[in-house]
Amino acid sequence: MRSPNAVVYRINSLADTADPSDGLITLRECALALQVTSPYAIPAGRPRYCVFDVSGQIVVQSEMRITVDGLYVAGQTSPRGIEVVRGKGLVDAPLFYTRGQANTIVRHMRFRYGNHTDAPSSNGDSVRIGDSRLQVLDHVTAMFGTDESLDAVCSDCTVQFSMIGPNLCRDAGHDPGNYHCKTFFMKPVNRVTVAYNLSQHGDERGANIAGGIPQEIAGNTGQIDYIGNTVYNFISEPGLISNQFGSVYLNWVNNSHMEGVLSQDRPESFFPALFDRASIVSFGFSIYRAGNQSRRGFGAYPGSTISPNAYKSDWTYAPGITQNYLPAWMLANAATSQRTVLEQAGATLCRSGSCRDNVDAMYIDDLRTCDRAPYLFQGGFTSGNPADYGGFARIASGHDPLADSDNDGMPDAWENRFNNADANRWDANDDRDGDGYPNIEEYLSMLAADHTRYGPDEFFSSTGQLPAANCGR
Ligand SMILES: [Ca+2]
Ligand SMILES: [Ca+2]
Ligand SMILES: [Ca+2]
Ligand SMILES: [Ca+2]
Repeated sequence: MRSPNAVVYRINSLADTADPSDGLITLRECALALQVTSPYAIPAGRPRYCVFDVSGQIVVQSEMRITVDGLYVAGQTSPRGIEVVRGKGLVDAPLFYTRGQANTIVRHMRFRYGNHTDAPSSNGDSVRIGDSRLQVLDHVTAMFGTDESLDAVCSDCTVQFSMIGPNLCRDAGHDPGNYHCKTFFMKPVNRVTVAYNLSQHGDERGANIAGGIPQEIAGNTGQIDYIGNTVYNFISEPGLISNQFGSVYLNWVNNSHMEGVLSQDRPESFFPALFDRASIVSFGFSIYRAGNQSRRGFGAYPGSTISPNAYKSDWTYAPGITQNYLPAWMLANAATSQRTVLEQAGATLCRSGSCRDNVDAMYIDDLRTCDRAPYLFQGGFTSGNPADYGGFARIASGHDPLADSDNDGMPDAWENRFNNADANRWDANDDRDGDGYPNIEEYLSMLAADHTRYGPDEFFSSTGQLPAANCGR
């Protein structure tokens, strides 16, 4: 994030309150960049780091529309992990919602929306990125949306190592009578990297991505790099790529589609289906596909015609873009990519180490074993009750701060270990070793194990069991 005037919120409460002087520092206060006067002073409106001295569940009671630029939500700092869920009052708004905002990093956080028992919703998304720029979701778990679990409109965005779905499929209100169950929805997006995610269990749209920008203007382009992902158990449309908002430049590489107990062989069940739906001006497709595992690969959505010339023999880039954001060593074949997804997708790390929760673990085990009768969703997705989907996480609640005398988010013991940081001075934004990462990000990167994970020898070091290709279907 690297801002010279960034501040640090040491979140010390699971409450969803915003009183500057109550001694509580909350996720809401950090997300919305609100002023805090106690237990220490934080000015409003700044770029900020949200670090957690607490573990457990935060019940969000009303919308948090995040509009102040610069936000790093560091779930990896929590002693045992954080899960954010819907409160009774939160009907339409998502749990995490940026709106016209830039520069966000969210890591190792769980967002599980949950059912509406008392009111219809118009838009129950677990995570929504609303017309924002420069957004990174890394190791995020987004589940139990009643419209989508991830809904993003953004440019220069990355979604990686995340677990998206299942949705609770409900009448979403904005289309009365029809239930919505779309799970992974990015429309429109430009210069987006979607890599090493698990998208799972839904009616349709395991990866619904439209390239471009919201205004349909001639010449719009949408760069989409979709790499190393696993998509599992969608009734239809495991992938849907649309050129509604711009000419699509798509690199679709090393992905796996796994059919599940509910998957059906419908006309649109391609991985992905290409939807030529330019309604105002005409846009094209330019596609590079390689290394994917799928029984039914690319195909035209019913009613669309895709020219064979759309397919290219090498990576394809929109004008002004010259390379993929992932270096060559971050690419591996579909099986190796899937093994990495199974071991690493979702919120997996916390301050005490490995913290994949019971719900994520259940879904990973479900996929590794290709499910077993009685199948998890044998009866479909219509119950709408999180309890039928594995429920919420069992994370022991607690407030377990480490000593941090100067309140800069870096514990005394950590600062004293290194020459970079000073445990007696607020120096989160300093960069004494001059590597471009401020001191606090060195700490956050250590907790996220970036130093051990992001190297050619470690990136694909996972060894766990792989499911049978396409679960034998
Ligand atoms: Ca407060
Ligand atoms: Ca400190
Ligand atoms: Ca310090
Ligand atoms: Ca540094």
